[in-house]
Amino acid sequence: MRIIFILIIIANSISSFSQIDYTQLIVGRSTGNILLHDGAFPRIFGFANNTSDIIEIPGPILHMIEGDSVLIDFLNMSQGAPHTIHLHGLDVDQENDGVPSLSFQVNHAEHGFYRFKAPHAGTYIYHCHVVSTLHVQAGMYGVIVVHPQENSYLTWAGGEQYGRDFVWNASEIDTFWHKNSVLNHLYDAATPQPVAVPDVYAPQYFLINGKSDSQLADPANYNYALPNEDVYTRLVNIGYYGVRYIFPSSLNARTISSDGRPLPQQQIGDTVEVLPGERYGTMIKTGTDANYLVQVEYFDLNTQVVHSTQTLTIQLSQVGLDESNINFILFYPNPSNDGQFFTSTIFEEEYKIMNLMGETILSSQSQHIDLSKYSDGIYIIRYKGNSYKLVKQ
Ligand SMILES: [Cu+2]
Repeated sequence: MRIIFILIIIANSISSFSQIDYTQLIVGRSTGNILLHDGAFPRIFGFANNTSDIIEIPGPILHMIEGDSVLIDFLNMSQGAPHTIHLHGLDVDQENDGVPSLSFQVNHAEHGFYRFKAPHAGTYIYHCHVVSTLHVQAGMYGVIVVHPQENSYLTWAGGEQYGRDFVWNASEIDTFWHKNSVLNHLYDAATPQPVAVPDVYAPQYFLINGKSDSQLADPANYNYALPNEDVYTRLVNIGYYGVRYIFPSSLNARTISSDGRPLPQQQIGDTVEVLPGERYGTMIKTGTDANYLVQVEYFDLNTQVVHSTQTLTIQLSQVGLDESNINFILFYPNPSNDGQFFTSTIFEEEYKIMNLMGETILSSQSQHIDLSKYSDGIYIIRYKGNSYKLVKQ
């Protein structure tokens, strides 16, 4: 999972948008690729946080604080069709909702600005709404997490405290939809041309956070938690199949929210079904087992037939990994293949880098981290009481 950096801009630098609490840059591109578990490398559309990042499926998680005035600066760096940012479930006004026929579309090399108040603390989706069946399948989607003002480790104001959260975003890929002959098309909301969306959807890859099969069995893609920790799982489905999360009973799963709202009554049960576009919040509590396996079934909505089962691993670690903390620092690239990490953050004091055994392997104040002589795996960087994950692979 990526560590997300929230760019804070002083609002008065954009005089027409006074009282903006957060500005979030999203870059859209139509030329990227995703490496799938068997080596397939289909083309994707997608989103990134800055102009130098490659696009990934899903796009970056956007963290916001309830009640904040948010400005999304969407820069379309793709060729071909325009794109938009649709804020699924956020109840924003029509002008800022990213439906191209009702709002505006963002053409190549243009910026589009979306303004809204971050809604009730919860889990939401953003995605492109231009020929959305195709552009969402192509990869233009991501998750928005809205935190309550009081405490970023609360499910909502007055809700439950958790030690960390996991965002699990389910989707699929049908590689036929990713051929240039399908993805390359023009579009104008004023005079929309027919766009050939394939009439058969038969995905070969079933993803959680863009990974499947052997990729999810790689420790770099495990979900790390502490023993006896309350973990809030944010279950999101942006695919076209239904998904069914099946937790081991030892995690005592309780589903407490749905589509960004608390449920009137929690639902105790190990199986949570999430239909396309839905989000559920399920609390689990780890014990002292070394690891827990969560099964995810993907079923055809018409036939109910399960086409794939994926396995997520929750691995216990003695070291805290505060991925949900709001004070983000971005390290790039992360994961890194050669062990070289960089950040734009200027460190006022030393940070420590630890392995998962909790042993400090180096301390430094440099914006360049060199882990090239250490083995592949996960490292924790501790700075000012916060922890971040570095993945060397
Ligand atoms: Cu699009």
